[in-house]
Amino acid sequence: MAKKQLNIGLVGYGFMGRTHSNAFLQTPRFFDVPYEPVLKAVCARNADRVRSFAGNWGYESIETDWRALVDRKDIDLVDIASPNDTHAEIAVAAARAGKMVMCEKPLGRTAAEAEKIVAAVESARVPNSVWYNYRRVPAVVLLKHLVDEGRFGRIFHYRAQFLQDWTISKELPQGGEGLWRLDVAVAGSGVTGDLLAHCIDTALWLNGALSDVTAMTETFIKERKHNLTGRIEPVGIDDASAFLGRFQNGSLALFEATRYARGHKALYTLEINGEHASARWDLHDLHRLQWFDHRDDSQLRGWRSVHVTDSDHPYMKHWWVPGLQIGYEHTFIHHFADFLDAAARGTSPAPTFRDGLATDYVTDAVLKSARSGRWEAVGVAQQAGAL
Ligand code: SOE
Repeated sequence: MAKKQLNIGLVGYGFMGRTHSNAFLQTPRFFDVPYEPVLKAVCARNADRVRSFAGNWGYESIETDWRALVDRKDIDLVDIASPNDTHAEIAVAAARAGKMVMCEKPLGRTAAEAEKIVAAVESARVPNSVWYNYRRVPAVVLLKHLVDEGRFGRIFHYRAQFLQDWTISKELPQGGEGLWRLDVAVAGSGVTGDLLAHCIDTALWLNGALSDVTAMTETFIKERKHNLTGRIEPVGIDDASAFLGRFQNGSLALFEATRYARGHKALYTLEINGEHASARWDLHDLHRLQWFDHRDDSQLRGWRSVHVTDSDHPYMKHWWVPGLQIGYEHTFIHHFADFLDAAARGTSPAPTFRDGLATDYVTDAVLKSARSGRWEAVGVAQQAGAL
């Protein structure tokens, strides 16, 4: 029987527009999803560029104003892959128009902005999800299963880092296409909202709410030419951000994100140390989970490196034969497959917009603490509502 079509309207054609479009095309080829995704329209301001993007990915039509896209009766899902300062307005309008909504991370530039988005999707009761894609790496999902099974015993430490090096040059301008992440008015923050937010999203999922943080941030290059004004302007984003924190379960948090770690391109690592076991994961080796279990026979006890590619590992039965690896783009495919399954049941897959809001509460507290120089509470009750 023919499946019901799900017409997608994508906003934004940058790096994330490509990852999402690839997921829309590949998902039904590898997963038995309840809808047939249709790449109905893509929207961005530059008509020539958006036409060429549409041609490359097979979108049926283009729009140059997101309002026209949201007004279209033939769009079921609005997917927001445009810069952070556009998320709230588009998401709220799309929800009010009764569309399903997916949004790139971070959900809002601030928690206050994200709260408005959550209110809109919850009052419209439309399926929604934030593309925190690293939750859907098979090795990370396996780690979640191990946590949920209680294999660690009491958890003492959760440690995460996201290291990059692409903004070290002081000649790099800020603002405009491709470089809006350096413009605080558009991005909301620097690495705190862009990279640390990934670490926080995974951590809240794996280890529960954070209660307090003490943070420091630094802007190493204080002025950069702005691409839109042509002038040298102050840099308002944080180039590096680190915090110590406490989770509600009593474990300690140690988090760091930077774009100034020379030699590291996208090194997201996390480690959990528990009473019985420890685990490590590393984005540069994403198909492996490092596992140490103190309950193993003492003569043979040691770190094992699990190659998470067997057919009984999370998501892997949909791919190749055991032992063959998948990569970064597959995390978006997994996410979209989960979204379609949930949407068909009228629900939203995690991370929902409310989960995305929880991450924004933490990033707000990190930035507040970096300014105040004090420990700041995160608002566990608010996160509890979210998680
Ligand atoms: C920044 O360089 C960036 O593209 C982030 O915006 C993504 O969320 C991260 O996954 C990779 O790095």
